[in-house]
Amino acid sequence: SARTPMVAGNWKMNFDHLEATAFVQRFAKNLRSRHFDFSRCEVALFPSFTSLRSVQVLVESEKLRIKYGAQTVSVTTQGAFTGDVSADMIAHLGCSYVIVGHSERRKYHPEDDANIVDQVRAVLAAGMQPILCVGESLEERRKGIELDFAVGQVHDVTRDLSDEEAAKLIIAYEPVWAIGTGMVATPQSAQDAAQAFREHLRATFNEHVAQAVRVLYGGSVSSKNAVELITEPDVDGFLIGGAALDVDELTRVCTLT
Ligand code: G2H
Repeated sequence: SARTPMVAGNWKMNFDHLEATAFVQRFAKNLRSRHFDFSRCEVALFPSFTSLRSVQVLVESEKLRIKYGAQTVSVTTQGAFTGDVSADMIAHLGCSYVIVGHSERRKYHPEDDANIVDQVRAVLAAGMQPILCVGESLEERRKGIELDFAVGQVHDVTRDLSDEEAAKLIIAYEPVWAIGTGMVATPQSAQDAAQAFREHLRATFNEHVAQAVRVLYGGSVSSKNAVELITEPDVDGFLIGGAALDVDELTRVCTLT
């Protein structure tokens, strides 16, 4: 397809700023020694807020082509919101992306669809791209309603976006039962979900939006299952947790994508 594949490493709450920059240095060296072609596959890392500035300084001083972003964002622009970080603050650190609505945020923080809609708007308004995470739990999968559920999440969050805004979305399909469990979705079910999102985008927006939006798969991705997943026509890459904490394993996934 015309979409550039993407490997996104979601570090979650791992690595302080020293560990983060040491990782980025080794990762860049790994990719360089494999003559990795960044125009063929985009690579992005998602460190903690506390590491973003150090990662920025390193990426800029060494002119690395690795991109980076934040794991969540405040829905407000500024003011008395203790502990929150605004989209502009994130954008001014050179971030390209923000992960929005990860199931761990939905679970451990009061992030519901209304809040996630506002996060998507905040990210777009600051000139970055949101990686919107959706995915069913085991309960919905057992009932056989997983596609309706995940498409419904996409619908609820994107319904009020303009065509132009929608075209900037990246969707990460992360079945909750596959996250950090070692139970990866089959390539067919990842493809089914990605295709269902695209059909929904086509119906809600237009053909251009449906073709432009990248759909990543997330949930126990590793170098052992990346190839069969990326072979699916509507799967455009990965959002990776556990495997993104090992620099050699992440390098392998990048070269396989
Ligand atoms: C899903 C994924 C990264 P893991 O959360 O977002 O984590 O690869 O560890 O399942």
